[in-house]
Amino acid sequence: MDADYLPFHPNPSQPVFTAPDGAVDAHCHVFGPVDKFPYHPMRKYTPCDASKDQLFALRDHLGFARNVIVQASCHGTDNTALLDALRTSGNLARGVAVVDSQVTDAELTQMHAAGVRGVRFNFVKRLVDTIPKEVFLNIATKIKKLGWHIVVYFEAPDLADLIPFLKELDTVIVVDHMGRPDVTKGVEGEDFQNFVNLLSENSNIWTKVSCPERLTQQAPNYNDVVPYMRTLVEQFPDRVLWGTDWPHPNMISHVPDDGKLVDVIPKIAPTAQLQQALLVDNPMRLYWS
Ligand code: 0GY
Repeated sequence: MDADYLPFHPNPSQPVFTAPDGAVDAHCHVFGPVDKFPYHPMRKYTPCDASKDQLFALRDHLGFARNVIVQASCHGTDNTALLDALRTSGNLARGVAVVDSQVTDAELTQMHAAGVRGVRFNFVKRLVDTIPKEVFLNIATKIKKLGWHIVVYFEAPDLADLIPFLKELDTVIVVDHMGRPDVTKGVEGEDFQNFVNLLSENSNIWTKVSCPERLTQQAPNYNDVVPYMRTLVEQFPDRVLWGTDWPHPNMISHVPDDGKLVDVIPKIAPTAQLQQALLVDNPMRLYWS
């Protein structure tokens, strides 16, 4: 583990909010353990191990039923830790993999059998080297045959340049962490409104309303991020997903308490109907149907 890396919370609180039956944590990771699943030689950070058993115990502790595990950059295109977690989850986890353009149809079919339903394109410069758009378009063509979707991770200043590329993708696209808005600029600010417009104009684009811990200056209540999340839940109730982001790689400001993150949910999805869509119906449609 890197010397300045903050490990995840050792004993998160019990949330006050009770998630509906069958709730899905649709953004979380497994890291290692390194002796079994080494980190990638090209990684930009070395995290604290965060095993599938610890993830599944957290799921139960928080009152959730299922996980969507997203391949993180520290494992590169080696999806073995992810696939192991999926295969031993008892059908309670689905995955989003990271692949290169050499990936074969046979490899993709094996991943599908394990529970992978999407690929992630990461544009965050501190996490990955730049990959040519042609590589991503090639992967997009291959995964479309399986009915998979594409998860994209970028930061708000990069959205404008990415829009033409996103419009070329004709699968469902899921944007990680609301495109990482700068929450000091306001919901009505140009950047966030550009993101809202992107979803309004493109019915194939979904977003995760996640990761207030990375965007806030008001931990642990995250009240400065709530209006952004709530706007998206209310405007696009059928295209939003929620996730813990456990084990919260590369946090600097604080170590989030996952119970407190769950307690943000009723503030962003204030009705039972919105909670059911966000936590159950939307992720089940995308990952388990
Ligand atoms: C996250 C966030 C991060 C890391 C990764 O792929 C990754 O390494 O996703 C981050 O540092 O922002 O949980 O999506």
